Amino acid sequence: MEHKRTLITTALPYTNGPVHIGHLAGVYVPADIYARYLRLNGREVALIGGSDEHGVPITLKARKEGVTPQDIVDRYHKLIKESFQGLGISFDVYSRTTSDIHHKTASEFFRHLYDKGEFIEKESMQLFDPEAGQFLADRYVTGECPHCHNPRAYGDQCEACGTALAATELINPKSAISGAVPELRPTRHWYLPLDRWEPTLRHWILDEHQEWRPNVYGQCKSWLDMGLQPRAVSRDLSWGVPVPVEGAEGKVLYVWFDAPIGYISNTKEIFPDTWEQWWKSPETRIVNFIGKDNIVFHCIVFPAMLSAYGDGFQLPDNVPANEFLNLEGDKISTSRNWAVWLHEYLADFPGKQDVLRYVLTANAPETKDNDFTWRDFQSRNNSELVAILGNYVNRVLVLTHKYYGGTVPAPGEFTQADLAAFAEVESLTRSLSDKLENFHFRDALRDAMGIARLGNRYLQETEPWKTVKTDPDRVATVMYVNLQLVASLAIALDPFMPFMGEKLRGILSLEQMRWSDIGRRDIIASGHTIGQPELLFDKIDDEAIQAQLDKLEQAKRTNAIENFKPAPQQAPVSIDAFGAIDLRVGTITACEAVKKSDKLLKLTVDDGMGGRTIVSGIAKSYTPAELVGRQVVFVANLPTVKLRGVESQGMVLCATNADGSIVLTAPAAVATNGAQIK
Ligand code: B3M
Ligand code: ZN
Repeated sequence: MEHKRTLITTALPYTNGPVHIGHLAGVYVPADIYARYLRLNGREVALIGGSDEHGVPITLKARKEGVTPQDIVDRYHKLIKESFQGLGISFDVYSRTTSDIHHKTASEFFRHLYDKGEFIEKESMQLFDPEAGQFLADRYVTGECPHCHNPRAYGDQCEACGTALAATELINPKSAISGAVPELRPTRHWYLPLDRWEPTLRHWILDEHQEWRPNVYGQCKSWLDMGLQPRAVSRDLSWGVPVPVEGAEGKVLYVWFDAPIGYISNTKEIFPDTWEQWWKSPETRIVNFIGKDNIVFHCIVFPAMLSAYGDGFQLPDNVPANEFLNLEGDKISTSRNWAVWLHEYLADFPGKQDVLRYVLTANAPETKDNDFTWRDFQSRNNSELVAILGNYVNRVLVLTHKYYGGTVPAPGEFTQADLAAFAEVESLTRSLSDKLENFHFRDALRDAMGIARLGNRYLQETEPWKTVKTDPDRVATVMYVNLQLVASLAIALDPFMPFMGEKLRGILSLEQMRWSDIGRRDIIASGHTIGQPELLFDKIDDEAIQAQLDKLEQAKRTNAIENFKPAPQQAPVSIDAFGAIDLRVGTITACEAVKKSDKLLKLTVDDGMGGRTIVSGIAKSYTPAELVGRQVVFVANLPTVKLRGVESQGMVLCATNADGSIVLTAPAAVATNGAQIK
């Protein structure tokens, strides 16, 4: 069916920290591309976003910092909202779940289901922290995952194997508040019987939505095949939307019950009179952009809630969920500070929003987890955006000014080469549109960039600079064609890189950009005047990249130090065994690197006994020059060993720090070479 309008939702980020490139690549950049693409097509769109301000991670963070949960969400909501804006995510609304309208909407939603008898009310045994005097739900508990035995699973989910858990399933549970071992106490809660909706969901997904991405469809199928269970939708907590039922004091809606309702509340906020059109009309197409860890909530739980509510609420037409983005080969982690934070990127790379959008799309984790590296970021900027796209556009604009004072020339008859170029743009655009319609953003970007590659080729083949004097008519046609290609590029790349799109639109003085114009032979008419050329992209140098790598290195070090756990103490030894080890003082008199090794240094040591050579694995922490003259402690009576061809007569004593760096041990004041240590 042709839909009249599209409602695009983006997962509401938890407001306990800033957003990072993983969030962007997974959800916000693709959703924004899609929204911009539809708008360029003149389609009616609403891009809905907002902060998810409830949930345990927020209260835990507040507790740690000694502030209120409201302080935490105020801080991060502002930061997140501003940084999304900075990156050009074109939300029609970016609101928050602490808003009045959301509390009212979520509360009414619950009450409606309650009144309709859609819940089961049940008393069960839940974990209770006797020291903190409160029930422990979700992330208030950690313990071992019963499935994969990850020792750091949370009470709602194991991040290692992705399984959703109930806190009571954890092996050896521990309170995240006090560290206490929780005890079981009875408490009453409301459950949404998902099993009641299983046939509906099964038919809706497995029969009607086989076009969904395989990762999404597959996860849903396995959930459905395992059989659905009733799910608690309330919690014993104080931070959240209060359960709107008498006798429910001290209970709030489960964050995953209220958060998706946030999509509805936020729609109401911008369309107070017509919001129902966006949610209840079959003429509206709903698309939820999310990360893969949110699939079950968007494909099973929320649709069950909407179905239970009834009253015409529509289920999503597609849920394009992405896999995860890693950073420099490692999982992105907020707690380990292993991330590229959007607000920091915007500060470190002003004016380069499109570069990040480009790289995240070119590397989008659409079908599998992908890796972001700063080297790749640099090379995509320098050898794709600067060398291919920026260079082509710049050459065309500069030549237009040089030959025609900035006025689009009148073309003569098109040759085979010209027509072939137009035809190629048309076919690239068909493919590009098709990929965008089907959420294949990475491939779509490749098609759009194909227009720039084509332009470079066309310019190279036609070489207007060689014939401008001898064949001005032909050159006028060639430059006319080039200008049309540049205009096509401006529109085709606009959803991906809107800052560049806007800049180029300004330079070309295009009044309006329309998707259907791409590939046309007369986007800019002859006689039309264009503005001064400006570089669209510039090179990113090694220093800027090194600064980012250093930042990550620093994060790694800090993290290692914070999480350092001394190795367990070794088995006892007798005093005699210890006495058998001959420890001595010596002075390093010469030092050089061991060939073909990046770890080993060859030390010449004055041991007071005629001298000896010791090979030591400290090259990553010391340079040979800084060691000469230093005193060390070494084991004198070890058997001689050959390391990389060098005989080593002993071992210098070192400590290995939390961050992996090595420090030598030495006497606290100058001691006599050969002195024994006891
Ligand atoms: N806040 C989870 C997340 O940020 C959650 C999404 C809610 S979408 C309704 O990953
Ligand atoms: Zn697990």
